[in-house]
Amino acid sequence: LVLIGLDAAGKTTTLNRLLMPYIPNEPTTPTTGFAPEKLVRGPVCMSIWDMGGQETLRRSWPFFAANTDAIMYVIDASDRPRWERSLLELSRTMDARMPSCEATVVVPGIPLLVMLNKADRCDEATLQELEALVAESVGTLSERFRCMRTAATDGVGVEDGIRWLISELNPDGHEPDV
Ligand code: G3D
Ligand code: MG
Repeated sequence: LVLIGLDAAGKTTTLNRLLMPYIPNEPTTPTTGFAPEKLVRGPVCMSIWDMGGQETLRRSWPFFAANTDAIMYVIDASDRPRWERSLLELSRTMDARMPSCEATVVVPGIPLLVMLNKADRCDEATLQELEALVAESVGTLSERFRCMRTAATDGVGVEDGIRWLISELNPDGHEPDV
């Protein structure tokens, strides 16, 4: 899996919630490197890449996403001025082409989980508005797409998100024991 999204969207907090569900939130520092982590849920073992979100790093997203089985995209729902930028970067990643041919870099048809993070800071109307924008922009990018409201600092929604991804990746597998 790759975990992408603009800087400060909450990627590292989300990953920490998944890796350490019972440990309270701790401050994070901006991710500048590429740090794969192993995540185990029942019989399923995943390797998650938490990508840096700063502008200079965004260009490398498609290359890390090239061989991934699924994408987790984190949007800071409370940062309305950057919604558009965030959705644009997601489209760019999903739509990036190989230099030599028209094929997309990202394998077509992989599941895409879009997390509307910091939902704890948003009212219902704001979340609905963002959900509509995401559906409009992502609907054409992936058929296997799910939008999930999360609050990574409290863990809300994060586990539901990963459970959906696992069921998409492993439809015949056992229900993960979480
Ligand atoms: P990134 O890895 O995407 O760059 P981080 O983002 O995980 O480092 O998070 C950036 C800041 O957002 C952190 O605050 C973090 O605590 C906060 N944050 C992440 N998720 C949530 C959430 O769901 N709700 C709220 N309210 N805050 C969140 P600091 O203050 O450490 O910079
Ligand atoms: Mg980070």
